[in-house]
Amino acid sequence: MKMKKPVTMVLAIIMGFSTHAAMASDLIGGGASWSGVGSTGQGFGVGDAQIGGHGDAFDTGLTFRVDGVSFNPTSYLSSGQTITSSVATLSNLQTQVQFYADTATPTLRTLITLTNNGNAGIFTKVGLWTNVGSDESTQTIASSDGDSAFSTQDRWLITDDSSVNSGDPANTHVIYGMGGLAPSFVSNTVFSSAGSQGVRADFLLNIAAGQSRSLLFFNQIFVQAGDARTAATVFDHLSESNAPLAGLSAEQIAGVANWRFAPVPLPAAVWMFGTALAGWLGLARKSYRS
Ligand SMILES: [Ca+2]
Ligand SMILES: [Ca+2]
Repeated sequence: MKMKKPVTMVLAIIMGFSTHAAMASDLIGGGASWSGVGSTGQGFGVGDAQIGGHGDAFDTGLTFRVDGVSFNPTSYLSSGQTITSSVATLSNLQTQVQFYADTATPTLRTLITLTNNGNAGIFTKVGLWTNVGSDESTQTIASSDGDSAFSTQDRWLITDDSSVNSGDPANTHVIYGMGGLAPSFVSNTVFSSAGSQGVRADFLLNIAAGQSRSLLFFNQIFVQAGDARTAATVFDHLSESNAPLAGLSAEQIAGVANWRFAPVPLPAAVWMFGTALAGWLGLARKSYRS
């Protein structure tokens, strides 16, 4: 491994990537700055976020625990709008986290992927942990099921401090999509806080031998809570053509457990070609068999 590092670094310089060990970088887009992305005291995560001169969105957010053990990789790769951690093994699962900042909206996308390279299935609990900067004045101002309580029914919730049009930003936490896997447990109590000062969501995943499964999350920050409420509705009907999914491969999208995306409509000609192709393949198979 020690021999590989210089080669990786040379490649990184040539290709315009930068690799980091136990440090942190910023991701900027859509008017938001997601800062201190990388190694935190709670493992790999996001230190804070700012928008329009309003900071203190997080006191460390978007950190993960696999069966209770903090995800704490040794390094990460920074490239454009994306920061990707190195792989760390937790509960015999090759685990990796990728952050992506949208350029048009103040949206951070978080993807955690767990791969089972073993010979038997693994049942695991993956926890998302975020401490918000609003501390003891934290309130849940909206959630997808319409009330101000955070439950496993909530696909998203918005937290804020007592000042809904100023102060710390309004924080939208998108936990899962319609039809996707819901968390088994949620709480507003997280690390470094006594009361309701954060967002925790635990997911139970069954990962078959040779399989990769992912959990996908979105966060948004706004100065005005009303803007956060309006923007959150995008996550009620996310399709594969929506900007927040930009850059994800078909394989990555297919492995996401906590969302079910509306398929992108294909032009009629493509459908007809596809039907003809399927028919032809069916005929070919039949004639091969007979
Ligand atoms: Ca806090
Ligand atoms: Ca506020």
